[in-house]
Amino acid sequence: MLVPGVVFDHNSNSVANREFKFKNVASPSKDDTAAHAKLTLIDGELDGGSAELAALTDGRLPRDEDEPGSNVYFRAGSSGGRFRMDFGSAIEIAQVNSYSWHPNSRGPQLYKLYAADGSDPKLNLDPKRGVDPASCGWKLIALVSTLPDGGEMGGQYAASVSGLGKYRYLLFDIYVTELYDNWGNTFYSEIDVIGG
Ligand SMILES: [Ca+2]
Ligand SMILES: [Ca+2]
Repeated sequence: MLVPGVVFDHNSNSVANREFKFKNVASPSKDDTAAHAKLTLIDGELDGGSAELAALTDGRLPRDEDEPGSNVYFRAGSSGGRFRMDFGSAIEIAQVNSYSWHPNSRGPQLYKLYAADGSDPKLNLDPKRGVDPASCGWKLIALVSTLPDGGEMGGQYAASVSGLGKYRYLLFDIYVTELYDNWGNTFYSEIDVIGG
């Protein structure tokens, strides 16, 4: 069995543009497997300025570095939240690629990715914060953190988790990037799922 690996990439503010091109991660896709998945908010609240959850899989990208309505992000001042992706049946998942863009602390990504194939009778599809998904039928796949070691936080980020296996559900447990102010909830532009 493959051990999931995580690759990150970053375009700094000075070079990030609407093309979302990266050295180590493919650009976002319009017709990947996630385009047909069902997205459900499990915990937390989206910000009033955020796009609907469906914007994560619509293949559309922000054209500018600070375009709230083209991104999905949790409420300002909150600590993030959780959402679920359902493919309808278990499928082979080769990659999960997440993309974000913001000129400051809402640029980097910090989340835990869980997966479930749906066969575990004690699977809880809606574990709220405070319930460890690993205790109710989910498998922790990866901790994704693109947080820089100091320096510029802003820019465009891509994270790619590969070698997952066969699953029906993905759970994204999304965290704030910093607690200095209310503006640490990442602007997620797109999440692609590449079938195996
Ligand atoms: Ca997509
Ligand atoms: Ca999008």
